[in-house]
Amino acid sequence: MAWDDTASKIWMDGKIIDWKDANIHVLSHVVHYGTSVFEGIRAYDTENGVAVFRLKEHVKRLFDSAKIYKIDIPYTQEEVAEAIRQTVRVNDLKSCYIRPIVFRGYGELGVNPLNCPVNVVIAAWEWGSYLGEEGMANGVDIGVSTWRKPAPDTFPTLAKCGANYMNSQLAKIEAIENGFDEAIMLDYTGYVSEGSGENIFLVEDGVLHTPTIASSNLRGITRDSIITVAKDLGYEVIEETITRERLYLADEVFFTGTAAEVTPIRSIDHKTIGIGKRGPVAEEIQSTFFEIVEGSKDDKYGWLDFI
Ligand code: PPE
Repeated sequence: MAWDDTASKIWMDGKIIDWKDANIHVLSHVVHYGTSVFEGIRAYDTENGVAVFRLKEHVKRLFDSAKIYKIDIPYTQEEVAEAIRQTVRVNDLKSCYIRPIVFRGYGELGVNPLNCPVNVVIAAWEWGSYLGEEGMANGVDIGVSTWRKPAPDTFPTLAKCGANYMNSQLAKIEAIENGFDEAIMLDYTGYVSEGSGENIFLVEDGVLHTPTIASSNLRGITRDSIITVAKDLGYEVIEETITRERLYLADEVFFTGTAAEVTPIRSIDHKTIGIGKRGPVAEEIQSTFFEIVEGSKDDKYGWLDFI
C-alpha cells in the first residue's frame, strides 16, 4: 500500500491533526524496539451509511494486545471506538481501511519500556484488495515459507504487536522473491499456522478446516466471522492442527483477514489447488461475507457499527 493522502487528517493523542504533522521523534522507544500494538479495521459504504466492521471486537483486541505488553492505553475502549468513527468522518471516507496504533514514544532508551509515554494514533485511507482484484476472483499463488512462526514462549501471537511483523516480513520477502503473491507459515512444531497477514481455511469434502489458535497465529476477527457465517450456511467447521501436505490435497484453500477479506488460493508451492481457481465454497463464503459487510444482507450478528 502506497498512498498520496497528504490532505487527510490523523487522530493523534486526542487531537485531529494534518497528515503531514503526525510525526514522532527518531529516539522513540517504538523505533528501536518495535514497541507497538495495532489493529487493521475496515469500514464499508453500506446502503444505510458508512459502517465499521466489528469495531468493538477490534478495539477489544487492541486493548488485549496492549495488556500483554503492559501498555496502559489512556482512553476507554468506547473512547477509542469513537475516535475511530471520528477519523473516518473527518476524512469523509466511505469504504476504507483504518489503522489504530498504540506505541511507546519518546522518553528514554533501553529495553525497559515502562518509563516511556504511550501514544495513540488512528489513520484511515482507501485500500482496495490486499492481494489484488485479480486474486479475489481467480485466486492467488502462495508458497510455504522456510521461516516458522514463533514458539508460544517467545512472541505471543495473540498480541497484534508491531515486532511480530518482522517475522511476517521474512516470510513475505521470501515469497515475493520466489514469485509468489503471499507466504503461508508453519508453526514452531511444523503445523500450518497462517499467512503473513491472514488466517487460512481448507475445504475438504465440503467441510471447512482451520488451524486452532494454538498454532502461533492471530485470533482473526475475519476468521471468527467466517466460522460463524459458514456454520450458518450449513457447513461443518473444524478447528484443528493441520499438516502441510493437506494444503496441497484440499479441494479449496482460502485466506481470511481484514485487509485480505476472503481471498481464494489457486496454487501452493507450484501445485494446483482443486480446480485451480476460486472454488464454489470460497465463492459462496466470499459473496456472503460481502453481502454482510456491504449491508445488502440483514446484519443479524450486529457486526456493523455506523459512524
Ligand atoms: N494473521 C495475521 C498475522 C494478521 O496480520 C492478520 C490481519 C490476520 C491473521 C487476520 O486477522 P483479522 O484482520 O482480525 O481477520 N492482518 C492485518 C494487517 C495487514 C497488513 O498488511 O498490515 C489486516 O488484515 O488488517
